[in-house]
Amino acid sequence: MRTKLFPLLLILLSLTAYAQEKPNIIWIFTDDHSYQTIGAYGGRLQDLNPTPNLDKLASEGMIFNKCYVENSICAPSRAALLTGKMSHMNGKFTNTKKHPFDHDQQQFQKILRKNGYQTAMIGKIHLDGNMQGFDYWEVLLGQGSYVDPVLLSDNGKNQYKGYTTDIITDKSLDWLENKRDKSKPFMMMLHHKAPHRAWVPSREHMNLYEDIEIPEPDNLFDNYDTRTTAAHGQTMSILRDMNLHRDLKMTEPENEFWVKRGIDDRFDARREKYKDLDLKDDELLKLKYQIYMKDYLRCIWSVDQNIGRVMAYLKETGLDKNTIVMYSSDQGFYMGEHGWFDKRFMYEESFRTPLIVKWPGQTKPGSVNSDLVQNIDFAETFLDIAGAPIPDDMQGKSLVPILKGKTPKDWRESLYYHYYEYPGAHSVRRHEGIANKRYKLIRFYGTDVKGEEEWEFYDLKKDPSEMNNLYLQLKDSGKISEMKKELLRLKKHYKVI
Ligand code: SGN
Ligand code: CA
Repeated sequence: MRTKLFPLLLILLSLTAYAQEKPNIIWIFTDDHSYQTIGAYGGRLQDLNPTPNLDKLASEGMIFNKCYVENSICAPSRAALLTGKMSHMNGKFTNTKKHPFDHDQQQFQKILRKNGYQTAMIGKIHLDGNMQGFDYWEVLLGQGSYVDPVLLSDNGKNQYKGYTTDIITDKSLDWLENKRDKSKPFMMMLHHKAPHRAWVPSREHMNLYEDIEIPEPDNLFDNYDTRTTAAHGQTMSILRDMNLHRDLKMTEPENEFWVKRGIDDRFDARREKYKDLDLKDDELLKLKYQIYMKDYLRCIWSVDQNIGRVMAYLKETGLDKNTIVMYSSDQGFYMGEHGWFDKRFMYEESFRTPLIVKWPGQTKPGSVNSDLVQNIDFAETFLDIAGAPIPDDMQGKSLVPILKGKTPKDWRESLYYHYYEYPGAHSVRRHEGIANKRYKLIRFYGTDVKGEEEWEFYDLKKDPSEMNNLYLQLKDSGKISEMKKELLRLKKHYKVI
């Protein structure tokens, strides 16, 4: 009896030890966080030191310079994150109810859980309905609120008092400390609402950057010369479309609904300061830019401080040694480039998104990666880290080899992008496109401008701010036909056609 049981016991013991050695994953995700406002990415805002904790994470891990989304809008990006598939395959084309997310479909967390991981999702997910595949989930309703948020979980809806960025962190730390099964490795998704519109800072950070002049982008006064009707027709201009009451809080909000969501008396002093405002357009744009940027950066400061809290907790508990920390955002954002706020376009500021990964013992501290990676890669990466099977129908590639410093020889050389939400908020025409490290080709199409197609082509090396659309000049050139051919190849590869 004893001799029969002994080997079995040994196997069980070693399996338990193996399970415990599997790395934990903490995935920290924000809503609309631009790489331009992360110190470690450099650029015009780095001297403001906007993100000390994220910069530290980058110095201890790997920062990705060329991480992109496949559809620069919230809910579709999150659907891609969970499924490892592009919008046309996971069904979440837009933020709207016209395209509900099918929670019954395959998602990485369901597979991870079957493979011995504890899974948790806390914060904004923006996919209506109950989450599946999470041992613990507590999510904001829709967009959520900056203050006193209502969270939905298996136990229904509950409201909490306080600043949402702090509350989401508190809840995540509480899950780590008190709620998870500590015998299993875990994957926790900590998803902030910040810094989404209408950029409400916490009361304690209201005066941050007050006396500082935020540097402007060179193209704040872009007039969209050479660009197609899409850039002319958008409604995301800081000057024209950013409102004084809710976005800039220079006047009273329209109603109580917004007061309850944080557009409250914290802005009284500002309203008083600007009550007799009378400026010409150029001056007004400059002022709006300053106010917008400061509120946005204050929201980011809270996010960053709370990341510091998570990192301190990991260190205190020793979890830091075997926990991978990853940081990203659902897409990028315009910080006044082209005169804009919001996202959606395939131009760099919104197509690109931050990605920073610290994997103790695996990522080389302070390493910088410039491979073309995309948000469809995240699901495969989580599964690969966990040693779980990766389904064939996921469309990305695991980033594990890259994180270990060895980019596979056959790594992708171009990216496919597709934005669908038109007509819709901010009036950005439907478009798809292809980008490699040097060039970008975009095809706008759809229901307006008599349904006509319009193309744009950029040389990112000569024109990184995408101010000079070369399509009309080069449309008969070999370069454009080569890019069109490659676009077709990608559409076949990703089963768009
Ligand atoms: C709201 C915002 C828009 C924003 C969308 C989508 N307007 O409609 O500015 O583009 O959300 O954002 S607001 O006045 O209600 O703030 S997303 O991040 O969810 O895709
Ligand atoms: Ca978003």
